[in-house]
Amino acid sequence: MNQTFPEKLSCYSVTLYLKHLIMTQRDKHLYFDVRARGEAIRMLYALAGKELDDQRIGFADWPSLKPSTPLGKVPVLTTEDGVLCQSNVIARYLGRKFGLIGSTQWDETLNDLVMETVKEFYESGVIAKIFLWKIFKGVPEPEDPEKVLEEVRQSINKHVNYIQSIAEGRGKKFILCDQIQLGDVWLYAALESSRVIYPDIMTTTPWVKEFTAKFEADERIKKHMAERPPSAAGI
Ligand SMILES: N[C@@H](CCC(=O)N[C@@H](CS)C(=O)NCC(=O)O)C(=O)O
Repeated sequence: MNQTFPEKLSCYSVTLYLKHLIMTQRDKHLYFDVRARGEAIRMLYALAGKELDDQRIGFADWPSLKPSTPLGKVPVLTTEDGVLCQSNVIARYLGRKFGLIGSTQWDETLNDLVMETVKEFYESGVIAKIFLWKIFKGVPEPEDPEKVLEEVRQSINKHVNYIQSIAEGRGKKFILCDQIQLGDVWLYAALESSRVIYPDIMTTTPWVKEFTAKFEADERIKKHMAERPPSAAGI
């Protein structure tokens, strides 16, 4: 009896210690040393007031790290629940966890709508049609670069105008609510990253200008932006 008590105590202490470690361990975010897809994730942590172990990979180190990621791509987020890839899935997970998807199922659905709308112009347009040749030099320049640049600009405008119509239907301070939500972060981060190609993209319409000004005026975002490192590739 006397022998088992200290053993039980030590098991209990170890369990408590492990629980403490899990609770206090920061989530780990693996991404390149640029803003782009990873910056929205960093902003979600800033909004939630949670620390993030933000591991920024240099492009030279990527080939050796790539095989250790689930799909050979970043961002990858490691949390107490497990490892996640796919930026939009990571975003939804964090949005639910941090309470940034509104308060009803309809709010959550509209956040999804904004996110998918942003993804359409950012991933299939800005990244695939422009960044790949102009920033990453991974594919040859298109035959008519001006035409491609103009097409993508039109696509951004179309998608942003649609988001504006959703926001006007809601009549709140941000797109869906009076506080910043997931969709706001996604739109801001995509526009900010696109600014290297289109310097005026955040001021093209009164609505987008006002939206970005309100977003940047949020104290948590202001602090995050003041403290973040400069973006290596300008995106
Ligand atoms: N569908 C993925 C795409 C991820 C993706 O393409 N990531 C790029 C960086 S933004 C990447 O890892 N590129 C390096 C490579 O493909 O080797 C997502 O949304 O997370």
